Amino acid sequence: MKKLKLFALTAVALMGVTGVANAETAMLAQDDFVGISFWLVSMACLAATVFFFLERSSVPAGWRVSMTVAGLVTGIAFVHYMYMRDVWITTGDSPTVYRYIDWLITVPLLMLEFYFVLSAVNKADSGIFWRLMLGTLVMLVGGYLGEAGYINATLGFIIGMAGWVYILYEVFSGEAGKRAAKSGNKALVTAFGAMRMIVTVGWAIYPLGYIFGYLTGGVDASSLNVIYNAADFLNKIAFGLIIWAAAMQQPGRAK
Ligand SMILES: *C/C=C(C)/C=C/C=C(C)/C=C/C1=C(C)CCCC1(C)C
Repeated sequence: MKKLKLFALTAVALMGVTGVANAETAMLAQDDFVGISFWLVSMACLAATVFFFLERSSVPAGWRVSMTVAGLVTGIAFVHYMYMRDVWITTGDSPTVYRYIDWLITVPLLMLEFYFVLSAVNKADSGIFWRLMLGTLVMLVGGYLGEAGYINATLGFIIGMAGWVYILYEVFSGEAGKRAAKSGNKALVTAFGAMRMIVTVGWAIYPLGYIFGYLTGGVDASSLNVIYNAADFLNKIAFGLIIWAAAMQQPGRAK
């Protein structure tokens, strides 16, 4: 375990150094508030990654894999934020392709997290994970095609919304929701309830970003990126902290 931690921290540190080397090409302007938001989220992701990996050994064994996944999500986002920040600072354009590559990896990991939290206490059926994955793919493919201009922005939005609504159905009324309610485990019910709030309220910020960015006449890259950055801060970092807090409530945790 010590080795894994050391490896993870070294990897994160190396990525940080690469990012610093790239930063020589452009400077952050004092009044570039969108650029500043890219910086803030990138550093918060770095700190969260170190925290989640270090806290892994303080939570009960069944929750450890959830902490690992939380650390991977913020670690992957950290690397993408280094690139996204550079794109924004040097070109003033939306880093759409890096953004969606990040989402394509981290959103399925967050879906896995739902599944792991359920199986930390009970055996969970893997069909839950595959259904959540299907909703994720529809949501992201629709959003990307719309944002990158392959299809009409409104059509992309509608397809993306359909994927998200399907995910909401699964976590509220589908098997995942039923299992959590039936488990009778307090930490699980707390964690699952909070995760559900994140997917409903926290994730609702993304379609808002899309609306302000593309559907109010012309393209507003500043609103789009500030809103997406704030949403990532909440949904990647706060999400991991919620799982960590629930795990620490579970009796029998390591001291
Ligand atoms: C860490 C990144 C996360 C949690 C990203 C989540 C992204 C979404 C929930 C995106 C949702 C969208 C819609 C619901 C409709 C419009 C298109 C999207 C892709 C912005």
